[in-house]
Amino acid sequence: MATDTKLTEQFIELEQAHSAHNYHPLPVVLDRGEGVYLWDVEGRKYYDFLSAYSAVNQGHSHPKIIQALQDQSQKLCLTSRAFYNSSLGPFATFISKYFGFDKILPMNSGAEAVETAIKLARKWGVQKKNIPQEAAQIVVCHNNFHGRTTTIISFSDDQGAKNDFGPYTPGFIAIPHNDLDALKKVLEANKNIVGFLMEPIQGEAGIYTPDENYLQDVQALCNAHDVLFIADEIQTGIARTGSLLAVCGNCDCGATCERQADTFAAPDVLILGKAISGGVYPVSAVLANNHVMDVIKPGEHGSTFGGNPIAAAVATAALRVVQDEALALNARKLGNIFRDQLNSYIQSSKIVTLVRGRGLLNAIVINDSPDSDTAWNICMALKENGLLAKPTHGNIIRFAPPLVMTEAQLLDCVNIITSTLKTFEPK
Ligand code: IF1
Repeated sequence: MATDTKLTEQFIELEQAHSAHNYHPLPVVLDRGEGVYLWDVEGRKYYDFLSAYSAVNQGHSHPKIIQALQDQSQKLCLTSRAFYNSSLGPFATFISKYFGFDKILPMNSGAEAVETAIKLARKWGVQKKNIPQEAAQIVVCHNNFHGRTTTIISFSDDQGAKNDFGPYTPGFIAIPHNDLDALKKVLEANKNIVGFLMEPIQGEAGIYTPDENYLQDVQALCNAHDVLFIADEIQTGIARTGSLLAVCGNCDCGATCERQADTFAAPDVLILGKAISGGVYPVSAVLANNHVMDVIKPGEHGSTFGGNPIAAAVATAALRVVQDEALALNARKLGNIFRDQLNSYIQSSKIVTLVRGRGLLNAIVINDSPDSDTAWNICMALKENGLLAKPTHGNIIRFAPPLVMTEAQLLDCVNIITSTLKTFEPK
């Protein structure tokens, strides 16, 4: 066994020596994944309760997604957008219909898609609302997380993500999440606002779900002020929260739907990433209708890899899996069980104060100061007990397993989590 842990140490040392120290991972070195499971270099098996920050909703190495990757990579990988390719047209048609929009603008990472949406909203403001050059404002929420580019961190409240990276990009106004009055006030006070960019459920902030009708009301307010409602569903989308999108609420589509503006909140601009490829390949997307998307003309925006044939094939397969395996319904069902089980544990717990979330995007709040390392220590103990999760913002632990989990597996995980928490209860 002693030589076994050496392997872990060796890989960690290599990363420490030659990869920038921009992360502080749990000390586990993963080597293989399948479905809801991961294995480390020593052959130890774990339940994945992070899903690569909700990218692996379809489970690790889903055979249908891997098959699509293999087939397409043997045929054609990359052409750039200097030429047409036989994958992008069919994919664009498929994904636009899938989410009920006219068009997609394909990118690679989530941050790139957020940047794309910001550029789109600004250009739309100038061209359709006659906003003066460089005067466009975008409303965002406090405690947002939208990525790591210089523009995106400019409107972040997270000092760690922001400090020393200035100068910052102007043009953003922050209001509290889930505060309709604040949105109303800012829209009434400022005529240069082009969009409201927000996460329907705030992820990195600690899984904050909004009030029942908040998203529909946001949509109505944005419509009334001719401002684009821009939903970042990079983390909440693709069945994670128990519906295809968090803006859909508890619809019964099972996975896919034509958006119906009268039943769901319908953003003008939808930003997707992470799980649209099942975590197999970096694929992101901005979706909008023609009156918005058509303001971007040739040469005004792009990406070498955006919309490449592998991305198109992989994302198509990954979205089909969501539909075929009814992952939204499974996430909703298992999420309800998970919160019920955790709530009944919490009744007699002193170390956990609450569990919150929707579908299989949940968090527990640890009863200790945000600066304490209790949440980290609990995650270390969970790892020892065969379950991988990561603390967020000090005393919160996020729980987001792949959506292909079965009820029996979930109950097994609940057992690991509660029996681990028990060892942290004050005596
Ligand atoms: C990191 C968190 C998750 C996102 C939303 C855009 C992006 C993300 C709502 C950017 C990315 C990731 C990135 C990862 C940590 C992570 C994260 F903890 F920071 F909040 F998921 F929970 N919009 N979230 O959540 O997408 O460019 O990374 O593809 O940056 O360390 P990306």
